[in-house]
Amino acid sequence: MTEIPGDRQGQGAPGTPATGRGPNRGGDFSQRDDHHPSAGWGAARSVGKIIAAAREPVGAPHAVLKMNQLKLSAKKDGFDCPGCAWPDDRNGLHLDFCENGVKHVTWEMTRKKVDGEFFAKHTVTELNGWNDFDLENQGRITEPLSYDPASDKYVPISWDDAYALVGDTLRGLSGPDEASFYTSGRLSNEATFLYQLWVREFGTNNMPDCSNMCHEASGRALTAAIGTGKGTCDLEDWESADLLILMAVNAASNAPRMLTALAEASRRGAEIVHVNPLIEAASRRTIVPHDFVAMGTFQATKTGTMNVQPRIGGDLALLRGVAKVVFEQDAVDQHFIEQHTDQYEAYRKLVDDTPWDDVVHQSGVAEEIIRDLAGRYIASRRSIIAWCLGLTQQEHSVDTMREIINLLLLRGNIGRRGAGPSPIRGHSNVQGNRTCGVNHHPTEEWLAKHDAATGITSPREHGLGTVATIEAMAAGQVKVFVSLGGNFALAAPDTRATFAALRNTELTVQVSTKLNRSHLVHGRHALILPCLGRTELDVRATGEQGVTIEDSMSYVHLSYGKRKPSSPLLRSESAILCGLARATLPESATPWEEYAEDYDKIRDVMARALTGFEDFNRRVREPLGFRLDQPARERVWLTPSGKAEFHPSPLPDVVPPEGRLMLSTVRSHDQWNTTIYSDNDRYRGVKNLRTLLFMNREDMAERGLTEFDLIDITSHARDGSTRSVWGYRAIAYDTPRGSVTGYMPELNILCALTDNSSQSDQPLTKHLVVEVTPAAPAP
Ligand SMILES: Nc1nc2c(c(=O)[nH]1)N[C@H]1C(S)=C(S)[C@@H](COP(=O)(O)OP(=O)(O)OC[C@H]3O[C@@H](n4cnc5c(=O)[nH]c(N)nc54)[C@H](O)[C@@H]3O)O[C@H]1N2
Ligand SMILES: Nc1nc2c(c(=O)[nH]1)N[C@H]1C(S)=C(S)[C@@H](COP(=O)(O)OP(=O)(O)OC[C@H]3O[C@@H](n4cnc5c(=O)[nH]c(N)nc54)[C@H](O)[C@@H]3O)O[C@H]1N2
Ligand SMILES: [Mo]
Repeated sequence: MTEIPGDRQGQGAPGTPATGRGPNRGGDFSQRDDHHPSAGWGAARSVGKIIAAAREPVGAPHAVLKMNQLKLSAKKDGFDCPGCAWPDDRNGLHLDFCENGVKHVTWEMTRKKVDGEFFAKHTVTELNGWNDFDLENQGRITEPLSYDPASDKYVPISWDDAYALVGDTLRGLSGPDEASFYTSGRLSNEATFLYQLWVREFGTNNMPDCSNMCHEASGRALTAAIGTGKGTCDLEDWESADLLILMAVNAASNAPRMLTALAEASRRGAEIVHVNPLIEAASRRTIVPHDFVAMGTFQATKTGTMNVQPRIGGDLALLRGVAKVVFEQDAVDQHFIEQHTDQYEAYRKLVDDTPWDDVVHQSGVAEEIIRDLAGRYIASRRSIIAWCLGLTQQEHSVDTMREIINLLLLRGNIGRRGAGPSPIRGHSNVQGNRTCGVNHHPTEEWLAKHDAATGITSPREHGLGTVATIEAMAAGQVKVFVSLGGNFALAAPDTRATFAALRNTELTVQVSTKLNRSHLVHGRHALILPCLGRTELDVRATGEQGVTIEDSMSYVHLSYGKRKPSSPLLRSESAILCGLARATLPESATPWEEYAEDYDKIRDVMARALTGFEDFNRRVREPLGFRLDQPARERVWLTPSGKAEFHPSPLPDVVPPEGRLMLSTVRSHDQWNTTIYSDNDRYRGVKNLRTLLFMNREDMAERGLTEFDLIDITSHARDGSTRSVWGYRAIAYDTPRGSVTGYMPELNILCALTDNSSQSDQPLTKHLVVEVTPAAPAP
C-alpha cells in the first residue's frame, strides 16, 4: 500500500505519541474526574466558544431560537435540529435546544467558505496531510468540484457537467450492481425517497447506510420480536414511566435533550437506572439548560437513582439475571403472556437452566446488585428500557436486545402507557431513511407497494450493506461509490482497508456540506457536490420548500430552513438527486423535473408508496405533524405467529482471553461522529487529548502502567490478523476490569473489516479484543 500523508493519523508510529483527528494544537493535556453537573453553565460557555469560532456572532443565537420551534403551528417558522433524533418537546413549554445541537447547527452555519480558489492553492496530497479538524474548519463548500488528476487538485465544474459525468459513468458499467449508494442519516424523507427511487430504477439495491454501523441490530431484534423495527414509546410514555432503565448511552453528550426528561422523571420520583461500564455524566445531576431558574441558582437535579456497571458485552447476562429473579418471585404477567406471546416455555426453561455463576461471571456484576435491579423492576408498574450504541455494536447485539424484549414481555411492559422498548437513534433522520426506503434488504411487500405507486420495477435481489460494499470496492466489483452526506472513509471500520477500497474505484461522488476526509480518499474520478444544509432556505419554482423528518419516536414533521444559503450555487439534496437521476435515466418516465420543483409532488407519490404516509401533505401540515403507526404499541404483532416472540439465546462468552482486554470505541463530548470540535471531553474530565484509553486501575497496574503512560494497542481479529496503534495514553478510570474505552473514529483502525456480527452484519466497534502494552521504543 503506498503511504499517503494523513493516512496514519490516529495510528501513530512506534516510539512517539500519536495525534488524534481533532485540532491537535499541542500543549498540556490532563484528566480529572470532577463531577460537574451536566449541561448548565459549562454548556453555555462551551456554546459561546463554538459560536465565536465559527465567526457567527449575529445570526446564530437567532437561528438557535428557531430550532425545534416549528411544531406549534403549521407556519413555516423553524427547522428541525440536525443534532440528534431525540423528539421535540410537544407541549412547546421548553426552549428545546441543547449545547451540542447548537454546536452542530453553528458548525453548519459558518461564514467561512471552501471554493475553487481554495482548491487552486492546495493539492489533494497536501490536504491529506492536514488534520480532520482543519479540513472541516475551512467552512462550507460553495461550488461543485471535480478532481483533476493532472494537477492533483479539485477544480470547479458546472452542475450539468457533473450530472453528465455521473450519468455517463453509471450507464457505462457492465451492470447496476457495480455501483453502491451510501447515505448518512441526515437526509430528509423526501430526498431519501428520491434517492432510493433513482437507485432502484437504475437497477440495484446496493444501499449501504450509517445504520449498518449504528442501530441495524436494534431494527432486526425488534422486527423479529414484536414485528416492527422501531421502539414503541413516545415522550408521553417517558413522562409517565415509574422506572427508566437507560442502557449503553452517553446521554449528556449524545442525546442531551433527554436530560430534561430525566430531570422531570427524577422530580416525580421515578427510578432511573443507568447501565454502563462507565459512570457517565447523565447518571449524576443535571442543570437543565433551558430551566432559567435552575441556571440562575446553579440548582442541579438528580438524573439517576442507580448505576450498574457491567463489563463490555455483559448486558445480556445482566438482563438474564433480572429475568431469573422475576421467575423466582413469580412476578410474571401471566395473562399478558398467554394472550400475546409465543415461545414462553422455551425461554423460561433457558432462564432456569442458566446458572447464577455464569450470569455473574459474564455480566461482571455481583448477584446482589442484579437482585437489587430486579427488585426495582418488579416493584415498577410501568417500565421503559432505552438503549443506544453500547448494545448494538457487538457480536451478540441482536440477542441482547431480544433479551430486553423478553424481560419487558415477562411483565406485560409493551403496548401500554409508560412502558416499552425505546431505542435512542443517532442521526436526526436515520429512522426516516429506513422508513422511506434506504434498505439493502427490502421486503417483497415493501417493494410491491412502492413499485405500484412509482411505476418502476425494482430489483428483487438484496444489495450490499456497508461492509460488503467496502469488500466489493476492494475486489474491483463496485466501481462507483456515491455518498449522500456522511464521512464514509472515517466512519467505516478498518480505516486503512477502507481507504484502499475507495481509492480502487472509478468514480466517487460526495454530496456534502463541508470538506472532510472522504473527499480526499477518492476514486480515479471524483466529484464534490455541495448541498444546502437543514438551516438554509430552499426556494424552488413553486416557492419555499420544506422537508420532513421522522424522530426516534416515529413523529413526522416539517422543517423549513430560514437562512440565506451560503452560496447561490448550492442546490438542495432533492434537486441534486433529480439531476443525477435524469442524467442516469434519460428515458425515465418518473417526473424528476416536477419533483425537483415542488416537494408536495414527492410527498404525493410517497403517500401512495409508503404505508403510514396516506394523505401525507395534509397530515404533515397539522400542528405537530403526525405519528407513524407502530402496531406493537397497540399490541398488534406483525410476526409470523401473530404474537410477540420470546427468544431463548444462550449466554455468549464475552470475557476477554487471559492477558487481553475488551475495547469499546465511543464519542467524546466535543465531537459529532467524525466531526471533532476540540480535543476535550468535558464530562469525563479530559482536556486536550484524544489518543487515550480509559482503563481500570488494576488492569494498568498489571501491565506496569501509571497514569498517562504511553501505550501501544494491538487488536486481534477473529481471522487471526492484528492491527496496531502506537503512542496512546493510559488513563485510570472507574470501569470494570477487562473493559477499556477509547475514541472513534481514531480507533476504527483496529476493527478488521471481517469482524462483523453474524446477527446484524454490524462492525464490532464496541467488541474488540485488544492487547495493551507499555509503548515500545522507536525502532
Ligand atoms: N453530540 C453528539 N450527539 C450525537 C452524536 C455525536 O457524535 N455527538 N452521534 C449521534 C449518533 S449517529 C448516535 S448513533 C448516537 C450515539 O450515542 P451513544 O450510544 O451514547 O454513543 P457512544 O459515544 O458510542 O457511547 C456509547 C455508550 O455506551 C457505553 N457502552 C459501551 N459498551 C457498552 C456495553 O457493552 N454495555 C453497556 N451497557 N454500555 C456500553 C459507553 O460507555 C458509552 O456510554 O448519538 C447521536 N448524537
Ligand atoms: N469505531 C466506531 N465507528 C463508528 C461508530 C462507533 O461508535 N465506533 N459509530 C457509527 C455510527 S453510529 C454512525 S451513525 C456512523 C456515522 O457515519 P457518517 O454518518 O458517515 O458520518 P458523520 O460524521 O455523521 O458525517 C459527517 C459529514 O456529513 C456531512 N453533512 C453534514 N450535514 C449534511 C447535510 O445536511 N447534507 C449532506 N449531504 N451532508 C451533510 C458533512 O460533510 C460532514 O463532514 O459512524 C459509525 N462508525
Ligand atoms: Mo449513529
